[in-house]
Amino acid sequence: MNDRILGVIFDLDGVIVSTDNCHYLAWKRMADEEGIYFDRTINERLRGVSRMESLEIILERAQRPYTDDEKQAMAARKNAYYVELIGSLTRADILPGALDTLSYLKGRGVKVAIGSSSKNTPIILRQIGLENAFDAVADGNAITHSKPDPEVFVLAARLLGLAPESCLVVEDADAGIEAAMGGGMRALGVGSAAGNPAATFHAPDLAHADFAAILG
Ligand code: B16
Ligand code: MG
Repeated sequence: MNDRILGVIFDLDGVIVSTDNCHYLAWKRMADEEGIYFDRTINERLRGVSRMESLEIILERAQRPYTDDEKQAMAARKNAYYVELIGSLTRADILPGALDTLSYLKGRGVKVAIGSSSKNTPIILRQIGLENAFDAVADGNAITHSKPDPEVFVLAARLLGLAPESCLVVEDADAGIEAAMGGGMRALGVGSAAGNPAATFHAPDLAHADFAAILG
């Protein structure tokens, strides 16, 4: 695939801003209240995964089955705890290299989008002052299938008016790298996905990604 990269689709949590700990603390509070074992290792499996699918992973350790109504209530309770925590996010929580990368790409005429599983994307972008920084936003509110399904990235490319082959996805989750590949895009793995062999490019974080080389 040698098409020029005309658009970059950024995952939000773990790429633009670190909300991982807020997700962990909110799930942990809910799990503790229910007497369900939960730790940071299990939390790693929730990266990029939707809220309800995350709950199913947590319930693998539950002592009893939960009804669908109980599951909805638990997910809503976790989200209330999470929204409370992200209420204190500010511009200072933007991850290293993210703002410089956005400026560099815009300077080169490359379009930028968000492709996130999170239904809280609008709140998070507002909190960190980036609500007007992207040409398109595709998030958990607009999709039926979350990563590793490519839907959110395919939607982001469509909103940018670009073919998938012209887009690069930046992801910190293995599920997101799989989604990008499934959507026919290239992917830059950062953070937890920096060592993912399926990614086209790799960097520890956006501050260390060589976009001049990636764009060619
Ligand atoms: P919400 P991303 C994902 O965001 C998170 O990585 C994942 O841990 C979370 O469960 C998911 O969003 C859904 O979030 O409960 O806010 O809808 O990495 O795709 O930007
Ligand atoms: Mg992520």
